[in-house]
Amino acid sequence: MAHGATAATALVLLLCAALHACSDAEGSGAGGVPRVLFSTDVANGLVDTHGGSGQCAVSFSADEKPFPDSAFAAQDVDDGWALAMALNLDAMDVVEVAGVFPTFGNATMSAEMLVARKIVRDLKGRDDIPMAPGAMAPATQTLQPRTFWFDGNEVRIFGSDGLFEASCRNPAVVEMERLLLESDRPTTILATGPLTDVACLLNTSPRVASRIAEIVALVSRVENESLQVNGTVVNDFNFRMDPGAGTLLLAAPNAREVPIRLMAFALTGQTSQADDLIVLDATTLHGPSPPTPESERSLAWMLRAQEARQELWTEIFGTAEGPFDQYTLAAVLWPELFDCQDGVAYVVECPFPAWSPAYPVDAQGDPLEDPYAAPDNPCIDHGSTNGSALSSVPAQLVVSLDPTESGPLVRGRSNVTGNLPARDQPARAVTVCTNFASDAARDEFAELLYQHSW
Ligand SMILES: [Ca+2]
Repeated sequence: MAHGATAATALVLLLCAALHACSDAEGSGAGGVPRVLFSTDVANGLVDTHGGSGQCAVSFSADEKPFPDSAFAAQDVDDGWALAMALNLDAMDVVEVAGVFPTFGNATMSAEMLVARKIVRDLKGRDDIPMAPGAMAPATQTLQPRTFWFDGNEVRIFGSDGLFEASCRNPAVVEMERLLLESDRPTTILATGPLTDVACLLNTSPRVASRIAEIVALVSRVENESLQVNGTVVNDFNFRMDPGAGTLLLAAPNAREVPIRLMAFALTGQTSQADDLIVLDATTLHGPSPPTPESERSLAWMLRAQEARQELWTEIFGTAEGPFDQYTLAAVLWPELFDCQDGVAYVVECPFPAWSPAYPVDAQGDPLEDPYAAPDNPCIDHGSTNGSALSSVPAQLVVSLDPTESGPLVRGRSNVTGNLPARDQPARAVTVCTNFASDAARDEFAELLYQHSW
C-alpha cells in the first residue's frame, strides 16, 4: 500500500491532535501524556514453548509424557513491537511507560524477562523503567480436576481463602501495585498477555482500583464470531492461556470501578487477513528520520528477531502476521481511530472436561471425543473439525454488543466446573472496540505503526 504526502500530513495532524487531547485527558496529569504500564508476554526472538504449559520435566502419571519437542516454536513478536513503539513514543513525550512486567504466555516467563531487558534496557537504553517477573503459569489449575482437602472439601479457587489470591502475588504484581499507589496520576494498564497478573492485582489490592485510568486488553470475541486468519481458525490466546484469571478479572469486586476496554478480534484480526494486511518488515519500516546509530541497531534487531516467527506464521496462514498488541497502545493514544462501544463481557464454559461424569466414553472407558468439544457445546470453533488443540479450551470470553444484556457472568455451565470460578454475578460492563472508525483511520493506524515501530 502506498502512503504519500497526504498520509504524512494526516499523520502530523493526528500526532498534534493526540498531544492536544492528552493534555486534557483523564489519566494524564502534569506531564500531559498518558501513563501506561505493560503486563506483557513479550517473546520476540524466542524459540520456546508457550509458558505455563509445563516447565516440569517429570510427571508421576505413566500416561503423561515430558513436554514434546515439537511444541517448541518461534513465538509471537507483537508484544515487542508494542513495547518498542511505546518506548519510542515515550522518548517523544507522547506517552510515559511506567513499567514493564513480563508474564507467561507466548513463551516461558523466565525467557521473556530477557526479551524485555533486551528491548527496554539494551535497545532503548531505559535503565530507569521498572521491570519485574510476573506469573510463570496460571494461578488456577485448568484442564485438570480440582484439588480436594483430606476431608473431601474442594480447595476453593476464588475469594480470600481461595488458592488464586493465596498464590498469585509475584514481584510484578507487587511492583505494579506500588507504581499505581505511589503515582499521583492514574495509570492505564496495557494487558497484552494472559490476564493472570492483572486479575491478581485487582483481586488482592482493592486500593489500586481508583488509581487505574483503564485496563486495555487484547482479548475477546464478539458473540457468535468465529476467529479466523485467512480462513484458518485461531484461538483467543490471552484468555485461553488462563481462563480462570480472565474470569476473576471480570469478577473482581473492586474492578467494577475500573473501566475495561477490550480490543476484540473483530478489530485486531482484520489486519492479519490477506486482503487487509499490515506488514511490519524491512519494506515498511525505516525508523526515525534522520536515523541514529541506536535506532538503526534497534530496528535491525527487531526485524531479525521476527524472521523465524514470520516464516512459521506464513507457513500456517499463507501471509505474514499483522499487528495485534499494538492496538492496545493505539487505543490509548489515538482512540478516535477505532469504533468502540458499550458492551458486556461474559464467560462461556465449554462442556465437557475429561473428568466430567457426562464425558462420553466407550465400554472400555476410552474417550469418544476431545475434552470440551461436545457436539452441542456453546463454544464457537470447538469440535472435531478444528482439532483438539483448538477444542482444549475450557471457556471463552465473549462480548455482547447489547449494553442492556443482563445475563450472568459465567454461562453454559455443564454442572462440572472445569475449574472456573462459579461467581453468581452479572456480566461485566466493558467498552469493546470492534472496527476502525473509517477507512482513513485504518490507513492512519498503519502509518503510525510504520513510523514508530523500530
Ligand atoms: Ca501478547
